[in-house]
Amino acid sequence: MKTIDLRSDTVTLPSPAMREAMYRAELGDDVFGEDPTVNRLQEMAAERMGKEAALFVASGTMGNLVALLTHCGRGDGAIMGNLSHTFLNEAGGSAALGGVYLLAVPNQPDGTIDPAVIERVIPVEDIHHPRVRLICLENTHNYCNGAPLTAQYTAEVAALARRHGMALHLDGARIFNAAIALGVEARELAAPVDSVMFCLSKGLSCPVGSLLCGSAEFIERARRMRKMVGGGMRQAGVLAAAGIVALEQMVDRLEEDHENARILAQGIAEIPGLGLDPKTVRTNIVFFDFLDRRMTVEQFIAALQKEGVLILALGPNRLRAVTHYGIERADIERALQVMRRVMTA
Ligand code: TLP
Repeated sequence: MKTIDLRSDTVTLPSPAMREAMYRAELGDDVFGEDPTVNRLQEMAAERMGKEAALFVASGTMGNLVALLTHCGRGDGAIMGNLSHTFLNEAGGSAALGGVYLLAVPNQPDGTIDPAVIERVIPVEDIHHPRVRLICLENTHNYCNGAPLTAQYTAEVAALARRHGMALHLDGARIFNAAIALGVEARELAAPVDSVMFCLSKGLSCPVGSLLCGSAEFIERARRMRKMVGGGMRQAGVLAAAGIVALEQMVDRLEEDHENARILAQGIAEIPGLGLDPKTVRTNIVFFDFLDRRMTVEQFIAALQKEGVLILALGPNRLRAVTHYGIERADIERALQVMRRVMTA
C-alpha cells in the first residue's frame, strides 16, 4: 500500500530527470566560485526573480537567516508577521546569531500585514529606540492557508519601507505556487522587494536547497554571511543540478497540486467533525480544524496513519495537509475515503 504523505511538500523526492542531472553534473569548488552547475543555477534563479544575482543556500531557513544578517546589524529591528515562518519556526536564528530585534505584528487571515499597523510600530529616530531596518513578508503565507500575496500589496509595503529608509525581504519559499495561483510571473511578485528567498526543496521537489536573490552588491555581502554560518558548500553542483531541472520542468505542474488541494478541501469540508472553508484554499496548503469530541486529534492522526495517510498537527486541533509532486488525484480520493471512514467509525 502506497503511503500518502500529506505532511508537507518538503517530503517530495527528486524526479528521475533530477537524479540523472545530479549524476552527470559538472562540478567545481563553489567556495572559489568555480562550480559551473551552481553558477548556472544562480544565474537562472536571478533571472526568474528579476534580480541581478542569486546565492545558493542549504535551506529556506539559511536563506532567510543570511538575508536578515545581511540587511541588519546587531540591535537593528526587523518587522514581520506574527504567523511568519521566520518568526515562529527558524529557531530565532537572526536574534541568536545576529542580535536582530524582531517586531512581530499581526498577520491578517489573507497573509498580509496591515500597512497602517507596520507604520504604527516603526519607531521615530531617537536614542531610546532600535533602528528598524527591515520588513519581511511571506508569499505564499504558509500558516495563513498558503495564501498568495499580490504584487500590488507587496509594492504598497515596499513603498512604505522606502519612505522610512528600510528594506523589504520576501520569504518566497513557495513563490512559484503564488505566481501560478495569481496567474503572474514570479518576478512580478518579487519586483518590489530588495531580496527574495525561494525554495527548491518544497513543491519544486529537489532534495535540498534554496536561493537568495537580490542586487549584486547585496548578494556579495550575503556570500560572506553564508560563509559565516557554515553554508559554503564546495561541490554543491550535485544539488544545484536538481535545481536547474526543477526550474525548467517543475514550475508549471504546481497547478496540479493546487487542483488536488481544492478537491481535498472540498471533500474535507463535507466530513462532519472537520472544519474547513474551501474558499480559503488557493494553493497547495490545506489547513482544517478538528472539531470532533469523541477522539483526540492525536488519535485521529494515528488512525489515518494506520491506513497509510499522513497529515501534520500544527497547533491545537489545527491540522495541515499539503499536496505535491508524487500525490495523484487517486491518492486524494483515497485520503478522503480514509478520513470519512475514521470520522464515521
Ligand atoms: N516550512 C516547513 C515547516 O518548517 C513548517 C513546512 O513543512 O511547511 N519559509 C517558509 C514559508 C516555510 O514554509 C519553510 C519550511 C521555510 C521558510 C524553511 O525552509 P527549510 O525547511 O528549507 O529550512
